[in-house]
Amino acid sequence: MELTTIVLQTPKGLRAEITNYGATLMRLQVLDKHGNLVDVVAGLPEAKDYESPLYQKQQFYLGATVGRYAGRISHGGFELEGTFFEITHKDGVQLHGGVSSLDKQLWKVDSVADGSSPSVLFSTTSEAGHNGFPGNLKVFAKYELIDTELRITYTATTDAPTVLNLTNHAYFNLNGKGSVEGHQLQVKAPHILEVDERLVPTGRLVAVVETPYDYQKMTHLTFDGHYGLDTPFVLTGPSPQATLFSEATGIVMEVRTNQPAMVLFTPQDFGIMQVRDKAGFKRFPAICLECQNFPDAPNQPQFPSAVLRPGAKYMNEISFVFSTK
Ligand code: FUC
Repeated sequence: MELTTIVLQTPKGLRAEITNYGATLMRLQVLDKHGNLVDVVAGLPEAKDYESPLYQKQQFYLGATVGRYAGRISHGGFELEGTFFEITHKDGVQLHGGVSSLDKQLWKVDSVADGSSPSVLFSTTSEAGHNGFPGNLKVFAKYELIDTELRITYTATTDAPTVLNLTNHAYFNLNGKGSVEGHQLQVKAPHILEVDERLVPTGRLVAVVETPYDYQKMTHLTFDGHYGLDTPFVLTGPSPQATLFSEATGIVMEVRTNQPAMVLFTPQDFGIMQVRDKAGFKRFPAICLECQNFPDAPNQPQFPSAVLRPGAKYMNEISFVFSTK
């Protein structure tokens, strides 16, 4: 398999660069209210940079397809149909499918379509036992541009019962620079999942009203005196489940998904990651809106099931729809 980058573009000015390394969204350009192209996701300059030892060591997942299990699984594994499957973990917790997971694989390019809705379909496999997970898994990631919408569809099948939770880990900044502090955010989530000091859900849902997590109405992002977000929001209500807006560029991004949760993550900086135009970014440079199932669902029976069985098809649909105002 060779490293490659696919460019998709629509007449409405939406342009995406996606590499088969981790089926990763490297760049996403959107027209702002002045008609200028803004690169709204943080990424590395070139596809080969994702293969560098520096990137491998960091756990940033810039724009990557994350799995087999996005977020955290506790207890060093999970029980499925009477068998305990130990998965790779650190102090009992596995993050994002463990090291060398789907985000670090070279995916196959199955097809590329031009025309009015250009798209690329990637596929990869994860063998039974990969990082401890049962089932030979076949995974597809489709990126499609429709006018001003980027639609990501993850599908998967397995030959033995397993658990699965995929997501895309793009870091958004609707100004392409500076900070996301000052962006406005709405998330249709009356509850968050309480997490412990390891960021593992405790099982308790907490109402967001009168907490800093209440984004039910459009709210300016400010992280004055606190760490930022690394929080699973429980989605309710019709799509779009979330909307991000920046006054400066007038760019509005609606997030639509069939998933029950959205993990919002706002790192304080990019660490030693040499992202494009790094000097232009400030504290809290970006926000991830990760549409997915609940973290640790394999160990928490009251959470929506993450089990995938032979004969069934996993499907995760995530849309980012852009406009200006
Ligand atoms: C998010 C977070 C994690 C982690 C990672 C890079 O999904 O929940 O804490 O740091 O991304």
